[in-house]
Amino acid sequence: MSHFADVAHLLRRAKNVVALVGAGVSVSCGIPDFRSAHGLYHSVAERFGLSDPQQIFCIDHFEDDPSMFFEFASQIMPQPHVRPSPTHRFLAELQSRRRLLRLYSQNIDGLEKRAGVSEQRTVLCHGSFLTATCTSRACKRRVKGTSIAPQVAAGLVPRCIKCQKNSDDDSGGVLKPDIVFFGEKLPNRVADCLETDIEKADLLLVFGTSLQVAPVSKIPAMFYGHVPSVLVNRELVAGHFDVELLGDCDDVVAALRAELGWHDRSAARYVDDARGAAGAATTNVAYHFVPPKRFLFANVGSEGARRDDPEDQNNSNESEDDGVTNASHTS
Ligand code: CNA
Repeated sequence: MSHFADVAHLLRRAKNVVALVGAGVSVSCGIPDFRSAHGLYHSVAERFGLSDPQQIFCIDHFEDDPSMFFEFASQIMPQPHVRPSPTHRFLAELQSRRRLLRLYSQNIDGLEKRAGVSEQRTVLCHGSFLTATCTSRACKRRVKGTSIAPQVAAGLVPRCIKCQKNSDDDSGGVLKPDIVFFGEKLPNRVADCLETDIEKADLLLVFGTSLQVAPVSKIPAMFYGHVPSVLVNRELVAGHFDVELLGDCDDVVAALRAELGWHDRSAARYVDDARGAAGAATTNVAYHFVPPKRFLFANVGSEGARRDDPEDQNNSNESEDDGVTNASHTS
């Protein structure tokens, strides 16, 4: 498999797609990713004067002083008005068309659920804001994420009311959102689901992730050789994907749906989304083919297409100099 049409063909036949997604699928919903030029790490480093912005997600740092995390958390906490992206909806569509085996999400915004992907089909590798747990060892009370949302939105540290009542100094344990910090274990569900999904899967789709956070970054390699693998991202990332579709994931999804002829069934839902135009784009999305396996959609600079991949630089240059095979796709 090396062609766009092959990806569509595989999707048409697939019964057990495994999708792995990262922050990129929520960028069009207005939630910035971490590592892009205008991503959260950039603003966090500036605002808090951190040399390593990942510190804000280190459990040791949080236990010492949770205030920095909560000053920042409102930016990644899902607001009630935020609507899923076309890519989230595509994943839900895979489920409704009985093609989705599992969605492994590194995101903590819960938007896959809002799009309609069931809890059974989803593995939240890094937890979510849906619940929060009291950090006091004596308490460990779990609450709904919505109950701490007002404090988080205001940048305040949410405290456990139960602990507050029992404590002498009225402080109470911190209600920590159930997201996985650096230094914490991933939920058991990740390994449990992978164990069975590796056998069952017939296609791997990876969307919107830099694949820089271990151990999730190791997941694609578990599928190589068993099933065809496709990367959909704004930039190249480390890995050995059979096909690389570089561009905004919503555009790529629109092109895929057009290729599949899926635009009729639920086009209205796609038009009525956060980006509006993405729905219309289902019938007219251009891309360039760079042999042997790479497709460049709009918004991909040569940077993104070449990064970490010196072997393929010749191919990229070739394509720019010699013209483009299959230069633009419209269907
Ligand atoms: P990251 O390291 O910030 O990488 C994001 C990747 O997505 C980059 O390679 C970008 O080029 C790419 N990208 C950005 N926008 C798009 C787009 N529109 N279409 C296609 N690709 C795009 O984020 P990862 O997810 O790889 O890192 C894992 C961290 C980020 C997890 O622990 C998450 O919890 C955390 N995170 C989550 C959210 C969220 O829940 N929405 C937001 C920010 C960070």
